[in-house]
Amino acid sequence: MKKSCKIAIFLAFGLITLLTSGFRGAFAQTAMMNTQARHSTSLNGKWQVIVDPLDGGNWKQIWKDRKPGNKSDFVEYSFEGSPMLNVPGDFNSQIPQLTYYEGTVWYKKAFTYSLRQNNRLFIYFGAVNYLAEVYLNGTSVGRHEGGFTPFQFEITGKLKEGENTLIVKVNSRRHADGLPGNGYDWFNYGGITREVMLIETADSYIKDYSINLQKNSTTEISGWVHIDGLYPSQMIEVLIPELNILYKTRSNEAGYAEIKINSKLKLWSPDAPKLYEVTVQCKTDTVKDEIGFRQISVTGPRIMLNGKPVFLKGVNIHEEIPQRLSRAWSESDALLLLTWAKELGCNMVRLIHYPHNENMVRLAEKMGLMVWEELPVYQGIEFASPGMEQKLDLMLKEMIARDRNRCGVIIWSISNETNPSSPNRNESLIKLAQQCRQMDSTRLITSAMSSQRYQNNTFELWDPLYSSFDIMSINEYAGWYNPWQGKPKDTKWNLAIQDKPVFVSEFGGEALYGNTAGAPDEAFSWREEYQEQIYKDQVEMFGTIPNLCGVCPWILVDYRSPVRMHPVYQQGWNRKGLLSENGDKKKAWFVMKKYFEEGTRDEGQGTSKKKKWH
Ligand code: GCB
Repeated sequence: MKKSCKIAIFLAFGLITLLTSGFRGAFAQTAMMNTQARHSTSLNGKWQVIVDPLDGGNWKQIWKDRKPGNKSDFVEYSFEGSPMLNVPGDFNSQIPQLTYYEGTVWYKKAFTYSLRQNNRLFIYFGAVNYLAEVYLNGTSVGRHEGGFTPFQFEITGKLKEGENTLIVKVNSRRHADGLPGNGYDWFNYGGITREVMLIETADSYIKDYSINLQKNSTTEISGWVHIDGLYPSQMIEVLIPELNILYKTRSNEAGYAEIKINSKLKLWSPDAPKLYEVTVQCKTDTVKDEIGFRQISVTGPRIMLNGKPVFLKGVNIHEEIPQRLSRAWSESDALLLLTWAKELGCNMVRLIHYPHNENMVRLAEKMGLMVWEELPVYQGIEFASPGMEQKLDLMLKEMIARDRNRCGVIIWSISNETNPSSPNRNESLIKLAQQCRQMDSTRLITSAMSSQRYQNNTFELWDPLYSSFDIMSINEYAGWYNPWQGKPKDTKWNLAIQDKPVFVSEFGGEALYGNTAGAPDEAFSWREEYQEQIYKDQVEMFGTIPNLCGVCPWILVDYRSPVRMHPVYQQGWNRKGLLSENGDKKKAWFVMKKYFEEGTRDEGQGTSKKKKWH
């Protein structure tokens, strides 16, 4: 071999090691991905709970689950005889007295488990809102902050023969320096809201992998595989039988191997949501997944899917089943919400304002819905508070680590309606956007903004952050919070950046389904006609927006929000749904559906004169 060739190989290997050892550090605290494909034992079902409104359980040390030791002893708590709660499930919807409760609940589950020799065991939580402190057999195994992302703790070597006791202290209280902070316009469902499982792995297991189309290519699959454990350096195979692919490589001492595969493949799109069976294996582990391949990019003012302009027909969705008054979590919950989105004519869903459960993301992908996934960086975040940077950083990693192979996810949104003048906001979010891009160059990055000015029938779109994003997203509520400043069809737009796509991430207004009291042209009557007119005007206005790449009404379905206090029309519900809480279609639904269905102009051409979108 020529000397120059050897040097090139040496440099390339060094670079991979450097990069991947960076990755190893970066992902050290995140959970393994694709839990569906693991050897797992569900801990879902009934858990015993102790409600602890004043946090007295801390000094009583509830995690020790003590029993009286002799005749003169007593213990002022007990899981025996205590209520039971379903996991997954929020506690607010399961015990009437807890409806508005925000505080501590101690959960207990007993289990037996025999672990095969040399294997490893993890306790995995899909999500716990908001703070979780986890104890196994009376000893702390870890703590996690953040209500919408998965986490795991290794408990190898911590199991007992016979019965083991898992106790989780869950606290859903809001914090000024939390993510989100104190104020938000949705229901704070607390508890172990997603699945819990024990996951057994080999001593060295495939913790995560990135298998995506290389940016700007429709034929090159690229990424990496990461083995965690005693034997990080192993032969690795990636198989995609339908494409006759058997790719072999070797991981380095940090457990990372680079993947580069060329293939002609069918691309994923809303019309043809093709997924391939993919197997990743090494000597000690095998993981199967279903992965699609698509290319999402921005060219000037257009969003391009697989090289062609696409217009995003979206709808905002909260993770809530309104008929059940509870958090959504299951596949059937996801089916209900996403079927409504499809019926509306959507090709995209904005899953607000936090990462939704994995069922939702996986099913959206299968149903041909592109996904906007968002961090709970909502409005009044205390960016300058100590430790905030680390929290933001970890939450971003947790979100990407779970869904980095979901081709349906086309957009990472790193915040919603934060205030440009709040201390440290701009620096923090610019840095977060950079980190996001470093971790994943195959998706678009944005934030939903409300910093625009709207006067003299002109919208001025500006924000110091827009230059860091791929899309200029705007939450505008013309006709509701912002009265129309002229005729909608004469609206003018000044864009701070001329050549970027503009996405209307929120618009709408409130209406109580079926209400006939009051006048249809008065906002305070909560009449459907008023909301319907907002939608008609909005649709007219959309035709004036330069670079328009999509729109996303607020919101699919009425949702619970205790800050909505009108005693007749709201009663704790945000009434901006196109559907009532029972799924009844309001008049505005039909305006939106028509708009989505009749869109015939070139996808992505916001101001095309030739063909009309509406
Ligand atoms: C917004 C927020 C969303 C609110 C909505 C509303 O701008 O992003 O979370 O709930 O307005 O209904 O006012």
